[in-house]
Amino acid sequence: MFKFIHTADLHIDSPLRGLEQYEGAPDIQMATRQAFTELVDLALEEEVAFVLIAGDIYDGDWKDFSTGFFYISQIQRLNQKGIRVFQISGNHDAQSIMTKDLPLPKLTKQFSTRKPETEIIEDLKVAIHGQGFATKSVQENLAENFPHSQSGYFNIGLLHTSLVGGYQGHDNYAPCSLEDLKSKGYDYWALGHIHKREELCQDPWVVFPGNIQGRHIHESGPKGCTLIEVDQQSIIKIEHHDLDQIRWQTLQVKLDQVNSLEEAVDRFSEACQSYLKDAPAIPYALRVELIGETPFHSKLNALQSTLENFIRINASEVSDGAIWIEKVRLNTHPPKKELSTDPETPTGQIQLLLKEILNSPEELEAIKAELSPLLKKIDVELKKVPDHQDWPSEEDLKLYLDRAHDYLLHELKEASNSSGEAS
Ligand SMILES: [Mn+2]
Repeated sequence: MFKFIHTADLHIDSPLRGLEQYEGAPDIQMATRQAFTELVDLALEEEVAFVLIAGDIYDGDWKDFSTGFFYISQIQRLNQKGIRVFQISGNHDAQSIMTKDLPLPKLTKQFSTRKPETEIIEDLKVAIHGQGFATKSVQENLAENFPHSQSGYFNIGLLHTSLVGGYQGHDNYAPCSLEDLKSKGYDYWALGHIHKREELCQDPWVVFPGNIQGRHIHESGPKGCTLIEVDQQSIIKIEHHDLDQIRWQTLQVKLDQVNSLEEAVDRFSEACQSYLKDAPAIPYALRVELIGETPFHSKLNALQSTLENFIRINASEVSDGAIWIEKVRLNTHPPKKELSTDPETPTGQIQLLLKEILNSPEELEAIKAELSPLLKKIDVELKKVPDHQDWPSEEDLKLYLDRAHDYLLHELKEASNSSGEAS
């Protein structure tokens, strides 16, 4: 029997984005380092035979040597206990990107970027096949050239890949299909690149462990590594271990029928406390999404910054300082039933028009084109936002249209109320 750890996408020293401008926000600069230190602790505790790292150890070229020194000091802790490390480079730490280098300890193997290599651990009867990225943008199918499994051995493939693609927020690199991987006859495919944990197949096991520390709100939920137990050449246990030091999460709060600012904050407070009940005791960066139909909708919009600050204070109070608010998104609606949907009325026409726009890819594209000159002007601000290259995304556009729609309907209602009063 032996155990091993599969991890990927450490992105050591990557900045965490979205909390920088928050007065008193927690010190998150060391989060990726601390997460990796805990991975090493886990490996020592579980007495694993080896650790596999499927690319993107670093976020990019080192600013100075301290990033490399940190990493090597951690793998030395493993090697000193006889735990071997097998690693490949990914798109973020491709050979061509890294200008600095440090020698690796003896029990650590970095696979070639030119061709697949095989490492044998004879006493465990394990064969590990791997190849790293020579350049950032690897377009060829690397898996294709991997050798077929060696009989009598437990075979592992180590690869950084987007598979056939289609993962939002991840570039398409070293594309290959699940069939390509299966055809090699291995027992386990240790993949990297996709930051969301995913078990793609169980026969054989094909796993993305996800990254070890979320870096912004689009990398939410628990993050960590995979621990695998092997007996008689077959996998008997596979489990995820959390390593994240601060967790990103979106919390939806329903404000249905809310009539005041205090009530809105109370609703948030309740949602926050019920979330914390089952959550591990670590810091959280929460995005709060306020939803639901409320007659207080337009007031909430007018009071948005007050509401945000009240929520921040409340979050800190109910969580004993563990919760930090990344952003508050106000997505409430005015009660719809008060508005006529009759297409002969102005409110009915507006609702019909919105529906038409939302259902027409051409209309959405045209609005996006109208917004693009704006993008240049606010580019500097947007650079602070994750995934700003995609702005406005279809999701953003729909949100803006929805708000414009609510605003127009609200104005119409106010106008008809006041004209009603006058007559
Ligand atoms: Mn990555």
